Amino acid sequence: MPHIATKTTSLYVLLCVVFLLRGFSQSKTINSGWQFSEDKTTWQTVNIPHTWNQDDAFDDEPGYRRGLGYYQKQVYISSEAKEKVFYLKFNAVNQEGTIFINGQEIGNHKGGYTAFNFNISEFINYDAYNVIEVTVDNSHNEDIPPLDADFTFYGGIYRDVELIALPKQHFSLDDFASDGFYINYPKVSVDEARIEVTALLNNTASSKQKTELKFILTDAQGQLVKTFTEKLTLPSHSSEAFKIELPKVQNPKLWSPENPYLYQLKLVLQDKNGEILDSKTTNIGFRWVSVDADNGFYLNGKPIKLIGVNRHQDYEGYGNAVPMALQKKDIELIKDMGSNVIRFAHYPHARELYDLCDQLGILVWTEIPIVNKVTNTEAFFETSISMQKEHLKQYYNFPSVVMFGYMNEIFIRLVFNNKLTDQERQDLKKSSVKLATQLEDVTRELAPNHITVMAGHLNDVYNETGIADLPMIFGWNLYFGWYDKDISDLGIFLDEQHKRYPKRSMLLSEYGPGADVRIFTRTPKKFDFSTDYQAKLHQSYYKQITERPYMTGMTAWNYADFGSEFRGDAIPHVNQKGLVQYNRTPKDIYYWYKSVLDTDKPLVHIATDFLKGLTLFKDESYAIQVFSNQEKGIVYLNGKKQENVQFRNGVATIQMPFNNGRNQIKVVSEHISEEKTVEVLKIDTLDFKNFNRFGINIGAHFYFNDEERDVTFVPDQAYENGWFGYLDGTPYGMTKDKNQGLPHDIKNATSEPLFQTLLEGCSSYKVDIPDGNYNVDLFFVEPQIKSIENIYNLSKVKDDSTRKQRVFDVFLNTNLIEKQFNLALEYPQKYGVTLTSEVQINNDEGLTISLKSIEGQPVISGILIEKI
Ligand code: GCB
Repeated sequence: MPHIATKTTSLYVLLCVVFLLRGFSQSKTINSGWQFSEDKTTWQTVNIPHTWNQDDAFDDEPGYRRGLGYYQKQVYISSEAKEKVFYLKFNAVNQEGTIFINGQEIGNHKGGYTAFNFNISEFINYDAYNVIEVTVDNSHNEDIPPLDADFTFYGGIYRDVELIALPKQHFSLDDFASDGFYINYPKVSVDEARIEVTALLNNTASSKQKTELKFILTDAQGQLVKTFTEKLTLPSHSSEAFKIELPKVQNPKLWSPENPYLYQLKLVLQDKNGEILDSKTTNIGFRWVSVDADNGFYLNGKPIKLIGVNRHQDYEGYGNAVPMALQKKDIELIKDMGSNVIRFAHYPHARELYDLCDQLGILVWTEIPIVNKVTNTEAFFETSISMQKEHLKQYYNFPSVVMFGYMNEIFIRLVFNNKLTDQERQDLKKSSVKLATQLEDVTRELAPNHITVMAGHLNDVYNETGIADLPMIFGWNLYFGWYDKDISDLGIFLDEQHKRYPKRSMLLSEYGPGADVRIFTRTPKKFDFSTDYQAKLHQSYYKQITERPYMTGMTAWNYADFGSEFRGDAIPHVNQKGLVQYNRTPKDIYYWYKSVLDTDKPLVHIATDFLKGLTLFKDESYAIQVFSNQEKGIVYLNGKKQENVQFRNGVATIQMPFNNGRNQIKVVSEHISEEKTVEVLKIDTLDFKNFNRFGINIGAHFYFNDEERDVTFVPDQAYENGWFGYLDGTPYGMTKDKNQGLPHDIKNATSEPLFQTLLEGCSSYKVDIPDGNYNVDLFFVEPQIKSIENIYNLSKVKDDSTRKQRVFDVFLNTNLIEKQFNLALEYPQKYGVTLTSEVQINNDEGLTISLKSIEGQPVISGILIEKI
């Protein structure tokens, strides 16, 4: 409506784009200077990509804002462009966008990971500012996938917005926002390759038009290979598909990960006088793929084990609104690791990245986000099918894309929801299979030359329902040694599946443990978030998969740590299964993959990048790993030869008798050598002579390097005379299968691994420190309260049973430092509490921390002692 235009003009007059056009088609991004508001009262200027959840999805408050966001921008369009057809294209809006031009609603789009556009020609005011408004909604919506998943659904316009002006004859943008042409390869062999193009051409003129469609094929050096011109008459007001086969290419250079040879095809639409109307360019990669249930994946007729990673698109500090340059670096890092495959999980990523996969040579599995469960409604089915159509059509032409998927772990909620009746369970199974069948059919119909895929979790329901036999490759997401049984059970499970379903091709589509670079240990355990356990699991999985020819491949979960708001990993709100951190700094395991996958360049990586503040007692040594693609090497410590090593499965483990202070490690192999220094604190007695702070990670078997306190806490132990340790108590929440303790965000702390592990029922903890004055920090968290029932919640009726999990007095030797300590009552839920006091130790008494129970069992998470 005009009043909207007037209302907004004064506000945004400086933030507009002027669109003046002559000649042929033109597209420009309009990403700068949008107005954004969460409530339509206060506005801020933002650029696209943008999300409103980059901070609140990581704070101590549970949940993140899922609701409406409003965007506005003005664009001046000159009447010189009046003859043009205008489109407004959104490359991704999460998750529902309603678009208005000059106050009129022009359309709505559901689904946050694919592009959409609208022909806006009839809504434009020429020689005037046109107001574009977008209402974005990322609320939960039962009709839009994903309904539920282990990643954060950041709201916003987070990929480019484009304003496109086209002449009357142009490549159609109306086919699910595709580029208006599809490339097929009816035949590819080493001798010849054929390209067939289906071009969708529009003519909006009221008379038929004679045009020419010119194809120019160039090789990787830009040299002309073929040109071909087809004369086409476009009827008036038409939108027609033309199928054109180009002259064959003799002895084509094939595309593969080792040699990603790309041709370029330019498609130029000209009028009868040879004036260019519209043009497109696409990568041409000649390749063919097939799968075999016994022998795995084939590319260009040769077997290839697919080994690579899954990727989520978000990035520390940006949410999903990540600058393209950073996203591209991901793909480069993934290639550099030696990956030959990427699974873009669990939704289509930015198209620029697929282009980069074409260029760098990475095979792609791409999928839509139907994750964890479906809704059995027509609306959900419709959105899902239309999303898959957009996905197939928008990503069709990339030669790197070989696998199209559409579902992930679709039965996981069904399996874990014990409130469902048998009937509801049956119905859900039925509707999921029904939707999968429809999606499989659509995929095979629209992408007949691609491989269809789906991923499931460890449960027989995928077999039982037959869903696993719909796609051409079934991906298993398997977490043996993390969520399930033991690392070595992987191979046993796969062999059994292969025996039961000998005709099924399988890929290990996910696997991996959480790992925090601040956690290291000599006794890696299941679910402890240590980088050592990460190394152990990945090294074993790789061996188990490469030993099995029937497995098409494996994609690690995940390339990078990623945002998942509800998680309580060692870094809360982040899923830490990445091979690189959330900010993309590689964890050591990244280099192990490189050492087994990238055999081109000699590599030695001493895996001590995060071995910070290692503390060793008396004559203890510490085992380190060295990764290499070489056969053997010699390890030196501080200039002295330590050991001759053989690298097996890319790794050698060496016991290092480190000295106090700086240690120099050098590994020399035939073609390369590497040096690293490791700073070690060697403690002979707790005399505070070569150190003045000593921290213990009570209840934990691992070291924790705490940047916040600039100290590395040592693992806990039972008391030993002259040393330190607990006299009683048991680690809280630890089982054989879970060694994290408290899987929660600890409020008011960044040092979760210190608080998440704790001792319960500990009445006495001793540290045999010499006489003197010390500053002592004791760390606590109440592990049990579920609801927020504490003094900060004054409006609520207090329930004593939850407010009194435990009450105890805290003493340092005979000094009472906290009376009637009641964590549940005094602090917000899962709050990291530090009690700091000064203590004087006399008469060789050492330090005893006594926790005297008044009610329940006392708890304690850690201690840090500083000599003053
Ligand atoms: C899975 C899911 C993935 C999760 C992953 C995990 O199986 O497919 O979305 O993030 O497990 O880390 O638990």
